[in-house]
Amino acid sequence: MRRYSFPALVLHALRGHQHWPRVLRSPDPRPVYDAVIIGGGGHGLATAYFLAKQHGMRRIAVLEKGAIGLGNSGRNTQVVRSDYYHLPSSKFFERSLQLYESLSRELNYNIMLSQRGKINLAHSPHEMEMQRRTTNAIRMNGVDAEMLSVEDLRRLEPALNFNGRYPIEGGSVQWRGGLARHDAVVWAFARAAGALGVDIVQGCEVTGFLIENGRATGVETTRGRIAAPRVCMAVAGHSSVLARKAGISLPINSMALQAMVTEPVKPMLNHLLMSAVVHVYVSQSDRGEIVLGGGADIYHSYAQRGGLPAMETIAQAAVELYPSLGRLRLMRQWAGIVDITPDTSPIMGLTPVQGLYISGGWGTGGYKAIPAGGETMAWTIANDRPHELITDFGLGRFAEGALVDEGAASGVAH
Ligand code: FAD
Ligand code: PYC
Repeated sequence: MRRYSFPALVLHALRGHQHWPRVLRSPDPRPVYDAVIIGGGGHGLATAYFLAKQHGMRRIAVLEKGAIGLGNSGRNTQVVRSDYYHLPSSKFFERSLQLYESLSRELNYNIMLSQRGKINLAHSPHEMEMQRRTTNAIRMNGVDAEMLSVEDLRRLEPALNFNGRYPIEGGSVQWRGGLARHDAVVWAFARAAGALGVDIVQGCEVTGFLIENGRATGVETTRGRIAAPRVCMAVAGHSSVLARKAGISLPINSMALQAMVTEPVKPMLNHLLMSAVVHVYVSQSDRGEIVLGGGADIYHSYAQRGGLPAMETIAQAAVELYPSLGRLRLMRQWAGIVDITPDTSPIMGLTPVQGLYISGGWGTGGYKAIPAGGETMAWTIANDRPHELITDFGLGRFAEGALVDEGAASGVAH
């Protein structure tokens, strides 16, 4: 992988930053690969990277219909954490957080991990009891979590409105939770996968599957047919659209999830805060903007915009928690399409079509899962059976009724 020395950086600066060598190759698709990954978001790129790195596969393509990272992986609010309730989710997301903790070194790219602590606010004695139960479960799963008193919160977040319509009673925290720069995560995986020989083909939409005797043999694309004995779908927001082309029906609701940022201000918000009652989450970006998000828009849509009612609700809720935010202007708003499953857990692993794999149903929370999602899907594809960390997340659970209900752990955004 290319590393720049200090003199090389100075030289480029003196040249007015012209003529930088390309970081990514821009290959044409080849007619045959050992594995094709559909979707150039974090999950697709991480899966390709781990297939090449840990399983020695060399002829791999990531096919992206637009440009890499312009789907949900570049639209999210960057929250990483592992405070899940059920053991299968806890193990999986904890593995992901651990991988995040060493990802900058692994990929030689600063992903700007900021473990500033993720706080859940509680607004009633009953909510305090529920958070205590969840906190105990998380600790029994071996993950860090602790309760916070209202005095703790006054010290940690002095700008909060403690006596609003829903007074703050206390809360809970995962100190290792926080944020990581989403563009950096995408580009780090893309650059590292490219350096291992993975073809990342942008502007190449998969329009259908080649299936013979129940087995995937390749894909139809806008740039021709590509043969491959292993095909993986990693197309958050469009999982059911694509799976249907292989004759697979997924239990997914697709909706817009919005986020927005205010104009930048001096540091005023020290942690990542979520309130499930007021229904908003907030953090402050490195540039000083206040990042706001809340629940998904309540109607089904494939328009990556989001509507005014959800935006108003989120802004109102933020002002309720932090009245001083009422003085700020919103600078930008955007949305991504999230694929929500009945239990809000992902769908990962094999499909009824042999050689066709899925990493989808990530809903509102798949960014934090990118490293472990990539690692476990790569293992699954290489071995044609589910990695032990994802056996509970198979598509079959919906027929068997073995759901992994993580609705509450999805936080505010569902
Ligand atoms: P994506 O990044 O969406 O990549 C899928 C790619 O597939 C896209 O680039 C798309 O163009 C491509 N594609 C689709 N169809 C085809 C096709 N037919 N052929 C070729 N390519 C195709 N998660 C968290 O953990 N923490 C958060 O703070 C958080 N905040 C969020 C905030 C918002 C506003 C949104 C929208 C989501 C948020 N999420 C969060 C969820 C998270 O962003 C996603 O779960 C995650 O990014 C999914 O990654 P992915 O690689 O599967 O999908
Ligand atoms: O999964 O933590 C999360 C999250 C926060 C905002 C959207 N998703």
